[in-house]
Amino acid sequence: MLENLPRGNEPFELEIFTTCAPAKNTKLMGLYVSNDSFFTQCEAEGFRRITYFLDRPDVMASYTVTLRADKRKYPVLLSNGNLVEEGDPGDGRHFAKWVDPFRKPSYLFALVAGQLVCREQRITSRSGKDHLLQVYVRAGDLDKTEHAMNSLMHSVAWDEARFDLPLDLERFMIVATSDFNMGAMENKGLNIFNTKYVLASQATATDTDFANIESVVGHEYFHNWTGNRVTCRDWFQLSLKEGLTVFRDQGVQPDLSGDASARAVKRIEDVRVLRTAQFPEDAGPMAHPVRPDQYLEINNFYTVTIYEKGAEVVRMMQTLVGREGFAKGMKLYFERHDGHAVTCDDFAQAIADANPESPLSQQLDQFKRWYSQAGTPRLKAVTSFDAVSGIYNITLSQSCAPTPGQPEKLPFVIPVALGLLGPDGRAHQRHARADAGKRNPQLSRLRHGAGAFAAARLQRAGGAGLRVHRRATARAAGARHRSVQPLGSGAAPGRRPRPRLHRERRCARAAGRRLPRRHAQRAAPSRAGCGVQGTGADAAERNLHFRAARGGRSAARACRARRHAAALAEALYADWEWAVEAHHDTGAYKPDPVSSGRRALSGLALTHLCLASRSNGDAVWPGKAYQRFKDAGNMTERFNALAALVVSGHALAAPALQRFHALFKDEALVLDKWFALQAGAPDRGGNVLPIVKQLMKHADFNIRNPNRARSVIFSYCSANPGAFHRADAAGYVYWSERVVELDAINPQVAARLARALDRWNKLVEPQRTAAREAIARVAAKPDLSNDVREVVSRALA
Ligand code: LEU
Repeated sequence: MLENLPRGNEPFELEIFTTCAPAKNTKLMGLYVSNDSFFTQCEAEGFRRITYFLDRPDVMASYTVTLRADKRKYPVLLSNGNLVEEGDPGDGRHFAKWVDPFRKPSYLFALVAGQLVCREQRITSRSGKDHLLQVYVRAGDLDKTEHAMNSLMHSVAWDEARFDLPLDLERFMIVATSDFNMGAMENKGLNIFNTKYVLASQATATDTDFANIESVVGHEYFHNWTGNRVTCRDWFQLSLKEGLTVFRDQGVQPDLSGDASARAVKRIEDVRVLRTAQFPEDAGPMAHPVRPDQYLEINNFYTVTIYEKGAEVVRMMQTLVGREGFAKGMKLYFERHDGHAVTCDDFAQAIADANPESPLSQQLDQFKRWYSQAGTPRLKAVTSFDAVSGIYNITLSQSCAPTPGQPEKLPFVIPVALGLLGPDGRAHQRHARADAGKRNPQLSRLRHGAGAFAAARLQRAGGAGLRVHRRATARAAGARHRSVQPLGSGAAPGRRPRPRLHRERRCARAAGRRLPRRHAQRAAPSRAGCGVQGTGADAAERNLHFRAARGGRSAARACRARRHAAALAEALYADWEWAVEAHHDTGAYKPDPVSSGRRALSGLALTHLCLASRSNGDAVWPGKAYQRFKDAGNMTERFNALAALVVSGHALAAPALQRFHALFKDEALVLDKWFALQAGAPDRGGNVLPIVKQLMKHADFNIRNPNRARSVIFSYCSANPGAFHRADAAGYVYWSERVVELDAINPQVAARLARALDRWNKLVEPQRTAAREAIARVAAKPDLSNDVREVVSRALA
């Protein structure tokens, strides 16, 4: 048909017929089948698996989609935009025609066909427009959609109030599927979600699940402007939409709750993700700038660096131009770029241009090094106090270690918020002189809570070191929280816990000062939870699939962390008892920050009491935990009690696990928790690996379902260092076999798992050599996907 090809620049029509086999699509990219329904996932490069196309984000097109299907088997037919026509010609088939009024890149295309039911809500926006919101799920799950719908309504209202960004479609749909590689996807008007971030009832979901649903629903909805209306010119700019949208979703919960301590707890959580997952990524072989300049497989770059560090870079811009200045910058960004595919530079330029007098606009080129340079800068503070003049001097200097391909770094622009504390622990006023003759004021470190910056480490030299008792009084919530972290989470990556046990006692004493009973119920204790793996209801977290880079922790470290936990359990026994009893759930379940904080504290305390029972032989608390497990009125309490028994290795764990399975055998997301808890349990004499292998033979295990694969395999390899880094290398053999097995099914999931060992270089012997050998065995396979090949070859480079 060559003669029909158009010549020159004349417009032409190209018709393509294409066939594909969605039922065989185990990669879950493109068009695939899950539970007899059809779904699509096109970001980043899935559309080309459906049909030939110029599949790049800067190629924007208008879409009209007509779906035809068997009416009985596929009663619901959805695509992007507005439903303009539907019909039933009477032959058992029906059709639906959808028109998306907005031009979009192909990665935002979506269709769904299947047996689904939906919760509907009509809303009127501030500007007076009516919209239809829908949440589609499988029959039987409708009673678990109220929270997602409420979260969606909050998100719509928040974006209009905070940034003047309205919903631009008549209809906005969310559809849940249990087979999904990531968290969720922002297809225009038709978001497709992992069920994990939609379905919640008090009987099946924990407080953490409720909070995660709120932020993921917000995240995908906010993409409608930051991602869809203005999209990325190319995939190197991924953080343009992801970092900015994470920054936006981080704001919604604190703004809605209007509670200062809830705001602080949320900020602490966000910073904790950065410190425990992104800092290690920055220090490992997969380190990359927020705007990477190369990749083999873009799917490998949906990382904590692109998302969370990207959000932190946006937060720094807001710090430099102020909250109102930032809103002005956003306005200019949309005025300039609405409907276009742009770059991170365009975004930074708009924020700076809207604030010409700000420090951002004066140092924009230097500031943008945050986009081009990888690595976590270290700040060094040298301090001195002149008692005669009352002047406290601080000299800051910075450095940044080399990262792959970037041996030398230029200085970063780092906004720093500092506070000075007097000897009584009270804050010094800025500019106020410390009284001559009084003791040194103390420096309170980078104050994340104050909206400042968290993407650097601070190191001190000169002056007096921060003392534990001093830290306990730091005012900023972030500083206060962080000051206990080296105590509680002895296994923090990259930190070498000090060897002597007296440190733990000192810590325990200091931590004791941190259970001031007045505050305790508001501040959720760190979910890292005293270095005990798999503690509490958050074993499976939103970013589980990002949490791969933790190989820096060896088994020995995990043991030390366990000793820390035991020391804390005993030293604070009376406090833990109080914490459990004073925070027992009564009344109706509400997943709000205050009641979640109460439950988190009582769950953590229960775990410690059960742990203490191992050494004091007292069976009272395990007995109470079992009772609580049976009587609990919500999943958070039930799961916390179950976790306390499993983590402490008590004999009652076995009957509790059995009972839990029987109760929830038809609830896939709850079974994921059941699997994850066992695969993430503390190791006792090498028992976890055999349990993991046994779990893989369980009738409910299915390696093709990403959530289930993560709940067993990732919970062991990526989230249970004490059990995984065995001296006999059996953990690594298991890992290499699973990477290869998964690679043949779903390379994207396999590559995430591959990252569990990418920091092998930081391990001690004999693990170090054994880990390297395991990676080399995977790398030697000739037919690896690009996804896995990129991760293992960078690890070995
Ligand atoms: N854009 C999605 C998100 O919002 C990720 C995608 C790869 C499913 O995080």
